[in-house]
Amino acid sequence: MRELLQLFPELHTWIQTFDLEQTRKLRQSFERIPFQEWRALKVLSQTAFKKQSLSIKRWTPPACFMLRDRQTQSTLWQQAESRGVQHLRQGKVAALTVAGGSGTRLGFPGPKGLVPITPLKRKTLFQVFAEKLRAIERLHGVRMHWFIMTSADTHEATYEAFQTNHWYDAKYVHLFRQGVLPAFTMEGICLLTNEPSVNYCPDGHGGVFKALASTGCLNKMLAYGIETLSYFQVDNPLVCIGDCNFLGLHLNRMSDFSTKVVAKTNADEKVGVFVDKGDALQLMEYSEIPEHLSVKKTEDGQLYFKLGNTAMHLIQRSFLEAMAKEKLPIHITHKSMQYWHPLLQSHCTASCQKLEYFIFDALPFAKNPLLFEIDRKEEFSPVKNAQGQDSLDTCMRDQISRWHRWFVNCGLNVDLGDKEINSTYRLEISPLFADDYISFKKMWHALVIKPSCFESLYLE
Ligand code: UD2
Repeated sequence: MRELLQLFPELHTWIQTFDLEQTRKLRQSFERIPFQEWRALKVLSQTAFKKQSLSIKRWTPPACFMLRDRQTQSTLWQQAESRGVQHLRQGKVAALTVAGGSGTRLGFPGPKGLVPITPLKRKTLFQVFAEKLRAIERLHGVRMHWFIMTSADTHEATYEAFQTNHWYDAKYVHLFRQGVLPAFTMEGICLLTNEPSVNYCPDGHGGVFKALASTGCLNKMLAYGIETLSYFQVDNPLVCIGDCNFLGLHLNRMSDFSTKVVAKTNADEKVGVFVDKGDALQLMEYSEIPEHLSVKKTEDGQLYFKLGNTAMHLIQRSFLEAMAKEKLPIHITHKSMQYWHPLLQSHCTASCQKLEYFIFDALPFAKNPLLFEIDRKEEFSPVKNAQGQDSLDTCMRDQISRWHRWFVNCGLNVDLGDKEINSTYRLEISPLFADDYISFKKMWHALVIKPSCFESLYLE
């Protein structure tokens, strides 16, 4: 305790107000993290937050398999797909979802995976992902293991929901908890709870490496023969989990870590951007890229750093194992948090320093990373905010537009007349019927009795 008192002098005053049991509890809670690490965290919490100073000459836009390459390199494209199908059918692929974040920005009480996200059936995000996995199992005759990272904030409610819903008929679900990091006031004082104990928070999606190792999930993956993880965030219901073209290109390149990118819609879009730092590919988070770089344009008026992070990756299990032994940088985000003030004997809410690891900080360690551009309309519409961009409304609209487009591309006359595509015009296609246009076209033409009315149509 003496060393802690040196590091956190405020503890002196606080423990005057604690009895022996409370002091013991507090000391025990500090001991979850080795003292050496506390020293580093303390220094970090007092280091003013600096945006990365970058000299543009050291950074270039990285190479990427662009959307147009699907036509210009069609032979490679087809060959990659068959290689991806083979890998998938050999049971070497599993899903990995990060679902430890709370849905505070969304204003939804509970884990984001439990948000009702589909327009007609109001399926939760977890149910949509489970149906995607069942569709892959049926199409490829394979079992799909699904690893889901939860946090102390989301584990109980997530487990409860899966139990109550019979695991959404997904047969191989593995929930595992991520680690924690402390949080600090802006002055570097460690936040407490009124237990009293250290106010630990989830350690960011970059905590996935250590969590997979410490919970035995990496050993399970090895035992099941899983070599590649299809990683995605819990907030994007358009994700294509079993993308065989992406998988084949990833395998062709013998990549440790490949990632799907979208052309940013504008300089302010809240997605990290990929930069090539000469010897390594790196992702700069939207909150950390200097303003003059996020708006920088090329001669033809495009954003210099235009490839946005969708957080959909293919990661080799061997790389996950290697990264579990690495030390990732800790990022500080400023967030309004509630904490216990021992002297005021009450809860306070203030902007605090939340510490997180980010998964994409593993990129510089990855061999042959591949960037793969996707069509945002088909694969990317995350739900993050209560309204505006990346909201429930935009996600609902984008799901309906995607399905509506499939009917139009099939030559069906689904003229909306004066109707806008929004949550009033509803239709819904379950991934169990089709989860991309090609499978939709096949399934639609195979239908003996084809519905003539599309509004409020549900296909499964
Ligand atoms: C993330 C990316 C951003 C872009 C965007 C795409 C970061 C920091 N930024 O923005 O570059 O790719 O997504 O939609 O990743 N999570 C955990 N445990 C944690 C914290 C988060 O599981 O401790 C999960 C969370 O459930 C969510 C995902 O990570 O599924 C991203 O959450 P976020 O809020 O940290 O990042 P976001 O969405 O602002």
